[in-house]
Amino acid sequence: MEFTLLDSLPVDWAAWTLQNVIRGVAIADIQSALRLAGYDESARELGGRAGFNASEAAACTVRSLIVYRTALLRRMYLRKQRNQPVERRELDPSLFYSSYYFANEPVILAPLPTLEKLRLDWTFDYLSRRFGDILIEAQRGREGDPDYEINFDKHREKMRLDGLIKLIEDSGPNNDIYMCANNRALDSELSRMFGEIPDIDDLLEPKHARGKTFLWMGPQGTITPFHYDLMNVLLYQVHGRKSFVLAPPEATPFMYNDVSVYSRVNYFGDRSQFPLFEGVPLKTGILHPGEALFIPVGWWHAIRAESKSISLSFTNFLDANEYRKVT
Ligand SMILES: O=C(O)CCC(=O)C(=O)O
Repeated sequence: MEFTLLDSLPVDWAAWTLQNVIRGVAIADIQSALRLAGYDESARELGGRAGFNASEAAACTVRSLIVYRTALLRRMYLRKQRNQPVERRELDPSLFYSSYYFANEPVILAPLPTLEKLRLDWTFDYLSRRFGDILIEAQRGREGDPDYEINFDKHREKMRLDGLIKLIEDSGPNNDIYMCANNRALDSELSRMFGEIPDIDDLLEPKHARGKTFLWMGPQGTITPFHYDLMNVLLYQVHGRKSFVLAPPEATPFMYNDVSVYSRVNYFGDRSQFPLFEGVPLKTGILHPGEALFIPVGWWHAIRAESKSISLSFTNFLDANEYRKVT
């Protein structure tokens, strides 16, 4: 029979009762005290349990403490302020590292003067003329597949860069085509672009720029669904705007995380099937050209392009950034 003392008594009385059983106080004395306090039913239940002993009581105590602590943490967590914007700051790199990188806190860095020339130069038209003949890989056919991120490999398609840019320019808002980090465009012949990406050497490690810099290009309406990364990321907006939402790593129990680093929460769509998510404190904002969003490791994020968009992301930070999946 399941022992329900913990459910029938207020938590402080349940703890008092169990502690006294563990101390070896006679069950009859504990029953009298419970009756005096008006908990007759619990007293009866305690008496009916001839075999109830100290180790069983200890196990109940631990269980009650865990249940109680989890309930408190959940309440505190859900009461945190919701929908806070991410701070936008012009930051000294050492302050960026101490207050955000090591604190695992998101921030928008603006402006980044070192990248200003690149931002002004890199229009779709310029990139098409300068690098258009290069064969790259992009994602295509995403709209027919609700799990297009999980099924990433199915959507790989080779095309010339000017072909991709034409599709983006001509197709209007859609989520069907996207060149994203995992297409690793800058590992292709497009690595020639590195000639135009200046080092931001007070913030990032130039020696590790290759292999840790990624190019993103897509139409208005492109959506990167909720996921977290196993590294810190700096997402720099070259062209167009992106709206973003971030949820902290502690939100994981409410993120419907069934597969790998992905959440089932369809943030930019119908969220009615995800009631647990409704209590999650979010940080939202819009990233404008010339700004860089720091996405700390483990933070859930979903991103939508609000116009045709070009972004660069960097993971070559000056300090350790190698987090591995352990399961
Ligand atoms: O810009 C995007 O579409 C997604 C960026 C992102 O998720 C990342 O850099 O990890």
